[in-house]
Amino acid sequence: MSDAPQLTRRALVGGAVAATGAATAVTVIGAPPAPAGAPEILKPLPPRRFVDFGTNAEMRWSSVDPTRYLTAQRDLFVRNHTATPRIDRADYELRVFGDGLERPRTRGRGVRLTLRDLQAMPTTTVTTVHECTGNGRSFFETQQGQDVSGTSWTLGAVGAVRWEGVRLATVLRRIGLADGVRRGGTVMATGLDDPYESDGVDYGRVRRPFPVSKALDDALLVWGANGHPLLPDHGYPLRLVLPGWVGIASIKWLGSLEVSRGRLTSPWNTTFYRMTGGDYPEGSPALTVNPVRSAWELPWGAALDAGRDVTLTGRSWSGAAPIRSVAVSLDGGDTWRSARLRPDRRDPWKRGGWTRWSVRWPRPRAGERVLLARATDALGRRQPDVTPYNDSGYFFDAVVRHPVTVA
Ligand SMILES: Nc1nc2c(c(=O)[nH]1)N[C@H]1C(S)=C(S)[C@@H](COP(=O)(O)O)O[C@H]1N2
Ligand SMILES: [Mo]
Repeated sequence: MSDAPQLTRRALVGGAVAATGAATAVTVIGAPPAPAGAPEILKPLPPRRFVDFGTNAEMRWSSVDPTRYLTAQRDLFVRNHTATPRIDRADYELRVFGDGLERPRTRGRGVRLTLRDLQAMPTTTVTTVHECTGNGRSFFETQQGQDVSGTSWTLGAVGAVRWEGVRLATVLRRIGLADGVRRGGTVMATGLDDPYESDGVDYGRVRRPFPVSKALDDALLVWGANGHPLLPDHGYPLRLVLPGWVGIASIKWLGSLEVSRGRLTSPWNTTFYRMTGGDYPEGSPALTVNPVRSAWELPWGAALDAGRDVTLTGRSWSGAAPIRSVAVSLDGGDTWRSARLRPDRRDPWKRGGWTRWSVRWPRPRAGERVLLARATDALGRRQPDVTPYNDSGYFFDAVVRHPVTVA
């Protein structure tokens, strides 16, 4: 399904502009005319490598090179609430303020840090699996027959990235934190992209609070990915990264950090990115640590040669811990065996990356087959057969049934 050709919004916009120049003269009352074909995403999205959802774009697992550990920014999924802003690094400043600082500051009197200020601090590189909360969402429908709302990702809203930046702890210690803010204090990260509107409600700029304890543990302010400056779509010139946490926690185009002694809230932790519906109680907490998931490096419905030995590859990951084991089935779940985990020394999976694995399939017999992969992480978190329903289709972590045709 994910590899079916699709008529995308981008293609439609481009087509309309090309076909009828006159159409650009039409204006919609109350809305500024959109620049011709204004893309929400700036980097190219070749259909071989991406599914284009307009403001979002999914990486195709069929295009993943098994020999490469990291996901190049070029290939990384994009999730935008509005559109990628164009920010000039020369004008860029991060503002840090709030009553949780040693010397409390209002927004207007916040500490201002340029990229150069930040880059003069001790830099660090950290590899994380970067993943959207809704990754795998479409399987609620196709595998569990449940209606959920949101972008119909298959499993490609994920990548492994080696970030370069400075620890947020370093920055906050230099500015100085108020006594006691470590217990119960929060930090609100706000992006510079346009305010998010949905169904006539203006939610303001994309922003989400997180505990000061996470800020001082492993949070990063990053300007680089895999040895290159961030691409505009991925947060240039500076983004927050909260390792192991849901993608929304890693605010792109970071404009400000408010450090508070109290509990700040935003729609992104009270309304969105919390479990609602199904068996979840009212007031479920904001989502933080990502679950365990696995993917095959194969097209959906891949064609395999009957009678010829084949080695299949895939990856598994967890927001909480390294992957300890991966069980795979090549016959729809009747029999299981262990996948071979790649003990590649360069794989930083021990510190937050993903784990590559492979399985040999000697002389598969012709027919329709279903592949399954079930990972367990070092904390014993194991992918279930069914993910409990929630309205927004978050955290689909069940074992995905991946069809292939052997002929
Ligand atoms: N400012 C801002 N930050 C944001 C978002 C956004 O729309 N605006 N999207 C969030 C979501 S939901 C995800 S999954 C990740 C996606 O990061 P990427 O587009 O670099 O892959 O960014 C997060 N940070
Ligand atoms: Mo996301």
